[in-house]
Amino acid sequence: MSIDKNIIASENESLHQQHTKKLDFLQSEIGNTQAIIEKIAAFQIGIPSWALGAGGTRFGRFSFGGAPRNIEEKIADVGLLHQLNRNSGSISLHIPWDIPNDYDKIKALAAEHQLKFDAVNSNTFQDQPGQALSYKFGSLQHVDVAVRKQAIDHNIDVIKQGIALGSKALTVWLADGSCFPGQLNFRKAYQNTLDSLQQIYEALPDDWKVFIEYKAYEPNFYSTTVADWGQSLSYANKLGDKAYTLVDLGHHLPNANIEQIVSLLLMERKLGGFHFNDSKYGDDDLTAGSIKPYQLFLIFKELVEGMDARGMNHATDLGWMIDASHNVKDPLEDLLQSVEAIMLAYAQALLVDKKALDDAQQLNDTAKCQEILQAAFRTDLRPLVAEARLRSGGALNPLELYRKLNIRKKLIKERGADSVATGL
Ligand code: LRH
Ligand code: MN
Repeated sequence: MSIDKNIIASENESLHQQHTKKLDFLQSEIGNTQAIIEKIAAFQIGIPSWALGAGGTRFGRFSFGGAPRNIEEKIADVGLLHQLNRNSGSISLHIPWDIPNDYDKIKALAAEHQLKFDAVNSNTFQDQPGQALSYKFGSLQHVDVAVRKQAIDHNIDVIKQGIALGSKALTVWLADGSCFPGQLNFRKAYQNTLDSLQQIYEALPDDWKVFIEYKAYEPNFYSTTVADWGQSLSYANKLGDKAYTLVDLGHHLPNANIEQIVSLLLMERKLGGFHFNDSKYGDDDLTAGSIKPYQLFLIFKELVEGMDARGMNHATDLGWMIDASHNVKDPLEDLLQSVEAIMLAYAQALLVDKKALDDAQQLNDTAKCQEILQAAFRTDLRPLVAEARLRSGGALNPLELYRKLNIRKKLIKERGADSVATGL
């Protein structure tokens, strides 16, 4: 489903006076905002193909209705998000949940929706129907070389599918680990995983990257073979220049200082990208910025500082992706809110008075440092993010327009109240 451009334009017209008043006030407060608006407009986030339907837990899944039933409808839904906010310019596929049957047709459809294909994701954490060997006790770490070979071949196949789609990166998240002390030899598991990743690495085209996504626990509850940033960095360093770490915000132990981890991985030149979401306890995959918006801001403050220190292009040099699961919210509304929260955190980070902060840090003026940071965080930059959307042909208020147009109701009418999407 796509929205007639004129409908977006006339809706914006009705909101324009209010928007201009807010923007003028903000610009009178913080001065030149052109640079920030341009950077926001250029910043594109990858939408997960596995998070467009109702998510669930082992305790149940509650349908939303109108969920996309195939990859074509998933691309249309991401295209709709991108029409509304102009910051959702790519889709990240998960294989085999989303196997294209006709690559050229799928590429053409994505192009129609002005979408690119972001990193492709392999899946060796589930057994597929008819699969020869089980991943119950792991995949790349497995004690049986035949299971490792099956998992390596799958990853190489995913790379091939990504090449056909024009993707430039593979994300490898391994559920591998153990549930009980003594179940696994950590040294052998590490070595098997490294050997397996090296064979996958050799299949990467020269202009590709592989993202090693770490996670502290779940589905294994005693050890995970790629459990934290240090282990992911260890693999990435041994693999080579095309290997990087991937930071999923929900994959840390409670109270981990993720912004410091991000700062270090950037300095190590081994930060590849993100899976943005939020969480209060575990890998809750909640809306980005819904639980810890200050942490999201602090992460972007380290990103802006660390990327500028290396002259990196904010929009293109890292993999910006969302990874979420929707148990109670409409998936499309949840994703619109996540993109908004990410854009706001980025804009606030761009507003930080770096010189003043450096000076205050040099003087160990701790209170002043906090005042400078929180002055940016406490500045309501929503008019700036809205202005960037407006200039890119998007909606001033995407969520409001999504609701006003009763899009969920129309999707249910088109796809049925109990259509189910592949994914989490
Ligand atoms: C693991 C994870 C990983 C995906 C999966 C859908 O928790 O974050 O990124 O493969 O979710
Ligand atoms: Mn993830």
